[in-house]
Amino acid sequence: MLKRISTLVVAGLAAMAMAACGSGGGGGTGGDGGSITMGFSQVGAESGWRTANTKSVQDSAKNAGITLKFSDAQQKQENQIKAIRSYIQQKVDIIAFSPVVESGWDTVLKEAKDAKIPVILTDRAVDSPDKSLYKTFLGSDFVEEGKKAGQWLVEEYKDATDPVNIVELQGTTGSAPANDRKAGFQEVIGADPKFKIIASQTGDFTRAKGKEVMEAFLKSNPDIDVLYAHNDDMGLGAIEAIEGAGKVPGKDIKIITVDAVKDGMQALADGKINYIVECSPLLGPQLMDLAKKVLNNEQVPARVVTEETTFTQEQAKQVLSTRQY
Ligand code: GYE
Repeated sequence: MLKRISTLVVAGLAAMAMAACGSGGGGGTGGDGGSITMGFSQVGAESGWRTANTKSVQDSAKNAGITLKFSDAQQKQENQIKAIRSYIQQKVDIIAFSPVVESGWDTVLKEAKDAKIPVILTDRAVDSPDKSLYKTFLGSDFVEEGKKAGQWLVEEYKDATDPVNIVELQGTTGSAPANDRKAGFQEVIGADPKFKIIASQTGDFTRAKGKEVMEAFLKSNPDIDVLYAHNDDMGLGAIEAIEGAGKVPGKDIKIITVDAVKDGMQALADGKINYIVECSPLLGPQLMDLAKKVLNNEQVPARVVTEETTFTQEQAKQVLSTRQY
């Protein structure tokens, strides 16, 4: 009898909790997944990483029973701001987005806050000092990624006494991964003056731009030892430029990239890239989980960092066949 009563009490409390969570989101739906609508503003389709990230978000929304409104901003901040404003107008329950650049979000985030629609940042950060404008930020530690790239280089050239001439292909100007991957790398290699960044320019995270900028680097710098590319795609474009200039990628010019998408891992296994720092695009499941918690008024950490590793050429050969993206 006692057991039956306590079961009823528990059931009653659960029902109350379910009813209470109706006040969580702007559209007034619960956090049980069934009736949540998420507006998601994606950066674009600039890289293999982004394609895998989009698929992860779309698949996991489906699996979590969340209705996803998705828009691709074609790497333009103005398009993202428009998309966020339209999600506010449509009264979605929650907004998630991957900010193309770090600055300039305060106004639109304030509009979402005033409309009582919670926002989750995924993948990239904003530089706003007002942390109340978003609930949490899910994504990689890009400074750490830059440091890992630098650490490999320091180890690789530990016995070298001559200067090491480095060219750098930066990601999208003003984006968190470009800023942080540069800073982390610089911090590590800066301790030894033999490492010299002789040219550094944006390749906008695309293969085409990576190739174009590398061609220019090769023309004006006859003596390049190392290429550090902020993502695989720019590195892959640069490989075409290096081969076009009659040099051997991975040997004449050592190459470090970030991401570890399949094409990058293939080039690493083939000896054309020397080292890849992993950056996981599979953020979807954690994003949906966080969205449900936020709408349930549960406490979520202010920062959720993705777990990542690094790959040498040997390691790439071992994992290539099982790589998901
Ligand atoms: O490394 C790059 C993509 O923001 C982590 O964006 C992401 C970066 C990724 O275009 O390939």
